[in-house]
Amino acid sequence: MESYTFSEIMSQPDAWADAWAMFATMKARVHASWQLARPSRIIVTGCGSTHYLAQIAAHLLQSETGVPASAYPASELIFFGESLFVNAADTLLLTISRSGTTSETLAAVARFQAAGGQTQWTITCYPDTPLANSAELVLLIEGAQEQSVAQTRSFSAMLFTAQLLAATLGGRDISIAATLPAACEKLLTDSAELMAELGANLDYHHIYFLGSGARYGVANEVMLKMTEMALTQCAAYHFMEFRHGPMSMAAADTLIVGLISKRLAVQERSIMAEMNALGAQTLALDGCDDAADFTIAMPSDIPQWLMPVLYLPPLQLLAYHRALSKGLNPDKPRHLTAVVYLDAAVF
Ligand code: F1P
Repeated sequence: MESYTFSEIMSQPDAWADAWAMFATMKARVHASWQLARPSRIIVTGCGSTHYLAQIAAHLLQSETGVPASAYPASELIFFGESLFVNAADTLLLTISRSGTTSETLAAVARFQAAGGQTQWTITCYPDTPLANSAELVLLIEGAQEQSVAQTRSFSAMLFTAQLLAATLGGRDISIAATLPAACEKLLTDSAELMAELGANLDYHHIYFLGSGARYGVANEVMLKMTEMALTQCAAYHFMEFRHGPMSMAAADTLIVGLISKRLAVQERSIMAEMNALGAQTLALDGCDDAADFTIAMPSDIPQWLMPVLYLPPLQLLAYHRALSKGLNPDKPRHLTAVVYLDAAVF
């Protein structure tokens, strides 16, 4: 079944090219705004998928700039702002929102401003929204807008942008990022058959996504995709956490998906082997091809700051195909709408 979701997943190379072109025009503004802000702290926020994006962005911003960075769901900032917005005047709030209209994200900005916060930047897909209009710096990827409720190309284009932002603020040469749309294209092509095969295997009743460092937020996002699109109960863990309890679920009806990093590859591959020995099926997104039952070869020539977004396209396809195998419509996840609007009385 052709669907918005499928065409949006497959058009990610173009959406990333749009993000790359946009960022090239914004680099000088980014540097100028950073010099103006000189924050002592960074808080990144969003809701649902964009909260998980915030987790990845915070990890990269802290490792690239050395400025302490934390990610919170917008609702936590609204209701616990008195303890989270300490020193708000010296804090940079980075909001991430496909729509720019999510009530909780807007309420979190208001709470930040009430606490004395002045500098808010946003990464978004729509111009001239309440969020974009409230931000001092807007990184806008209109080409990543989508019809489907579940975020795919909007998420990955915003994440790509967040990665470019973190690396730029960290003083890196980001020119290699121009190769990423082609790397995305190759991953989509190379993984298509295996993702369709694994997506069709409904003998998997439990699916776990494991990621360390910046990949933990990616693991959370693909967990949410599998939940939203395929109505599958699944979970995401930091890689080394899996032995501390969740591994009790390792069995023949369990698929463990490892987002293997260069830094912890030895430790992560041994966990995949241990879970395999306990009976679980394993899929590794890895630079080498002997870590698991199934492997997707990840590019080995991409720097670590640029890798997180590359794990998404194959696993979006996995969720898409599992949805189809269950007779579901991935464009319209059950009960969900593209944006959650809440009455102001909630806050
Ligand atoms: C946030 C969000 C999405 C989720 C669903 C409902 O939207 O929670 O993450 O997938 O679409 O809205 P936004 O603030 O990113 O537009």
